[in-house]
Amino acid sequence: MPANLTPQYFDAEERYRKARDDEERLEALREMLKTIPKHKGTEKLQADLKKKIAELRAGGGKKGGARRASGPQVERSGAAQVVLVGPPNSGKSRLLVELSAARPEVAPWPFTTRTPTPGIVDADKIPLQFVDLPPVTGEWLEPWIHEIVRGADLLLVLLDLGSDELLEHFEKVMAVLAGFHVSVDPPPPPEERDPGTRYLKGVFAGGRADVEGAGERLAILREVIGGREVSPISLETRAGVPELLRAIVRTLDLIRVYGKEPGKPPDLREPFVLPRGSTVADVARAIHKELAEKLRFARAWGERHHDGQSVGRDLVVEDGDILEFHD
Ligand SMILES: Nc1nc2c(ncn2[C@@H]2O[C@H](COP(=O)(O)OP(=O)(O)O)[C@@H](O)[C@H]2O)c(=O)[nH]1
Ligand SMILES: [Mg+2]
Repeated sequence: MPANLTPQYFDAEERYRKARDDEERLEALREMLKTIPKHKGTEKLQADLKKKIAELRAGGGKKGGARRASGPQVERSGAAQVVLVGPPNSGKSRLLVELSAARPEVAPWPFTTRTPTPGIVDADKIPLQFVDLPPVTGEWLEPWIHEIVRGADLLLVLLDLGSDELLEHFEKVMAVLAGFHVSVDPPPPPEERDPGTRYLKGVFAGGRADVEGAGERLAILREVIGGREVSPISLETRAGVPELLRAIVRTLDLIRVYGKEPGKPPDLREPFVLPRGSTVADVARAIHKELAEKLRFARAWGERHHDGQSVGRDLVVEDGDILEFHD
């Protein structure tokens, strides 16, 4: 029986996934239980939700509570979490070394990386948390990898254009994701979604694009991968890296909005990063809850605005807008 989960349910599930503490987790779980359609097809899911709520309440957020599976955890930070999956030696660890302050071990032999290593990567002023993982194409998959992959906002599938096993790697990675019940295909409408499947955003990249034969391998991969974009990158020459970061930001649907105080120039160093579709009130809320409550109007600068034009709280903001808030 299809579960017919509603958009409200998926919103709450998203909040659960992104929750930073138990209080937020509980709130989201209660909302999931409230909004889940009550019928035979969702009985197991309802039972799971009740169990999780009970566990969280019992654990009370203390250490040793039954609230989490074992295995290394990655504390979320940045505007979104990008998890790297791929075969060995495709440059996953080196990507973090080159683009973040994290220092996972980089070596020309497989299985150097044993724990998830997070690092913040600046993607045109949007801080993204990249998480380096061990390769997923080996015989042995560490059990915690599953949970980290399913918790990602976006999977960066980094293949190795320097290897003749490129196509086997691609197929193996897709098989592992299928085994995790993760899909990186465009999600079907909510009522047709499988409740056990995680529909994640995905971006494909081909690493070591400077290595001899990489161009031919990329052409073959593009034929096999059907319709999907693949960004070739080289960490040796940096070719393709800015384009890859832009593709990730575009796929995440994140926008940048800048704040400005009256009589002062805008602060263009640190944007507020929000999902596309956010309103003026959402931006205010990201700054301070109270500001959002008191807000009467804002002045806006940007491509679509007359300079300093006053706009209401419900106006949908665009990437690059500058806002000055008035209460
Ligand atoms: N030529 C070249 N070598 C690379 C590139 N990226 C990574 N490497 C090298 O490939 C090897 C494996 O890299 P590593 O980041 O440890 O791969 P991982 O197993 O995917 O984490 C190391 O010797 C890297 O220096 C690249 O773009 N070009
Ligand atoms: Mg590695």
